[in-house]
Amino acid sequence: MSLELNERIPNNVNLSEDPKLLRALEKWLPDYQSWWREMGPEGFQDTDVFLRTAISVDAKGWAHFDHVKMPDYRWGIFLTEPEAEKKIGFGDSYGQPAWQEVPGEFRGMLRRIIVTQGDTEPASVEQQRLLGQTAPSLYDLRNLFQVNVEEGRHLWAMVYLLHRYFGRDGREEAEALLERRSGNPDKPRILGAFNEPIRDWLAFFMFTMFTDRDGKFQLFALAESGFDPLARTTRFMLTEEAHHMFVGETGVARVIDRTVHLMRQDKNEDARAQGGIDLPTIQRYLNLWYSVSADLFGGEISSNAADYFASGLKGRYQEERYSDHLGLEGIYPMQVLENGRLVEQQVPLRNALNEVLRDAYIADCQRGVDRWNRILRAAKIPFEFTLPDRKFHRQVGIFAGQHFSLEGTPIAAAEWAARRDAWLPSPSDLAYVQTLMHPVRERGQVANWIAASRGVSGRPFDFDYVRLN
Ligand code: BYC
Repeated sequence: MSLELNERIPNNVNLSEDPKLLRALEKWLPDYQSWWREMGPEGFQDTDVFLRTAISVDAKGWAHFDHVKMPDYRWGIFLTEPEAEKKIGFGDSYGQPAWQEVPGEFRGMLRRIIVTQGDTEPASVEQQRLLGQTAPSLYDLRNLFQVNVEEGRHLWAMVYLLHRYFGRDGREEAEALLERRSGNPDKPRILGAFNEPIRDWLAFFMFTMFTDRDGKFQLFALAESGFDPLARTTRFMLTEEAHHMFVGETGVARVIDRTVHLMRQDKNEDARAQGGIDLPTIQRYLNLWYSVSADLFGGEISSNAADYFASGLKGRYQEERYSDHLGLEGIYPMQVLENGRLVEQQVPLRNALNEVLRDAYIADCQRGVDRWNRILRAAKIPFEFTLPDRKFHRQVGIFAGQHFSLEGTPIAAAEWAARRDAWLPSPSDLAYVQTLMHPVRERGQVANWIAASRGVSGRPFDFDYVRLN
């Protein structure tokens, strides 16, 4: 694959050899730039930011770090190297050559998957567009922008597929990706969590911990795709995605670290009295963002998921770990609600694949929460963060519209209403956290409610990550 780094659209897909496609993408580029100026980080479009830019897919040297203004960021199209004689790894076409063009019979389904994936990327930038105004340090400000520009690149990754493989309707979908708006009731983003406002930095860290982690698992499932260009582009997106989850997990860890410190300073161990965020509030934020992110895996019993798998378009997380790649053997025992009681139902595996992916996600979230708990244990603080039961506060799937406690016990609507504010951020929690959101813009300084961190790419925390005049 040849690298075209100096073109208007950097790429490793030989764009210069396909003038029609190049023209179509160059036509989309100014629309994308207008969207970025309108909906990207507000107030920082002319600021120099220390950013990582993808310049190849080589594991050793794929990124370049430098100060750039975000509108000048080199959003490129990069797919991992093709594999010789690649085969479809699962589903009804298992073992046949991977598709290099869209299989006609699956065109609609494939377009839908690509559009859904693509839609989340600009949505998250929109959700985060005001956060720069209250960043707790220049380091955090830079990380926010890093995440934002890379979500922009991930949009490019999906738009490339739409333009290259789906003709006119692909181009129309690419336009529509710039027209929907997060949280706008008339033209909302497709998936629920991407219409939730991200009002403060604790929400941002929870989002990058839990919602970006949905991204990880969805991208892994798409990286198995029999449609090879989708597999190769999502594989490379995962390289960037790792940093986003790092921002979330370490962000929350730094809040916990600071809370512990502030509790020690206070005679009542009251973190709020010292201007920090108390542990129960952090738990409530966790409950919210974990549950809205769990919804992103779709319904527990899903014929869509079965079709995606059967057609070879969307696989399982690390498909190679399984021996039955047809997914025809086996059943998935699942809890379902029947007349207000939880009973076990045997679901054919293919119909339970959203739940199989959610299982892997939950295990991964738990590992992160365990690392947060280690901070508390080391400080001898008798508090433990827990993930709520998967049925808690769900808006999608078989548990939507029902009420469950944090432990997953069915409860009546009145009990839910009475306990809601103990389980999810209450209006007063949100208002309190909002009072802490003041920007800290001096080099090396950090807000009172969060600990400092190591720096980026060998630089110290005290570095001009963002040059504010
Ligand atoms: N909100 O069979 P069902 C990321 C709809 S994140 C609203 O249960 P299915 C990122 C569904 O469309 C990863 N609607 O679900 C992270 C269907 O509608 P129709 C994004 C929802 O289809 C941070 C109906 O409910 N990538 O990258 O098996 C920052 C019943 O569908 C929701 C992907 O999601 C929801 N949460 O699964 C930036 C991968 N869930 O048919 C980026 C591509 C379901 O009745 N997407 N519905 O009109 C998919 O594979 C699937 O669409 C889903 C849903 C897993 C999302």
